[in-house]
Amino acid sequence: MKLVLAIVNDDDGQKVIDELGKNGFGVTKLCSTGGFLRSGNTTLLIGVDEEKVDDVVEIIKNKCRSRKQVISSPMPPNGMGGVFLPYPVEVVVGGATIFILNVDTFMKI
Ligand code: 2BA
Repeated sequence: MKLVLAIVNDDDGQKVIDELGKNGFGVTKLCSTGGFLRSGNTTLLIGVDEEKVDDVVEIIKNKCRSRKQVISSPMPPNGMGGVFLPYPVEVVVGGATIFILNVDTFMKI
């Protein structure tokens, strides 16, 4: 078994979840925050048999698009975390950042 961990844009998250559900895949949604932009994104956990991993990745690929985002935020007031940007920077975010992990044990009790 594998665990697909996918970080997607908030706007795409529900579309991915709906399509995974239609195809019989279980999914857990976590609300997450990107370390660089410090804006919300969605992390999906999908436990799946190894031979179905490609199907899951295909669904994510079809439902997520990449976006350009211009950021010009200064350091937060308390100076904690984040990256100092002296001028606006355009970054391409997504479609999805995907990690595929081996699962040692899977059980439901
Ligand atoms: P963020 O960390 O908010 O990053 C948003 C976008 O900013 C990234 O898009 C990338 O285009 C840009 N970016 C990130 N760090 C940068 C840096 N040091 N210098 C210049 N540009 C930078 P994506 O690569 O598509 O990543 C989207 C989100 O996926 C990230 O949001 C983060 O939440 C997650 N992510 C990406 N790579 C990761 C990794 N290696 N480990 C864990 N999470 C990751």
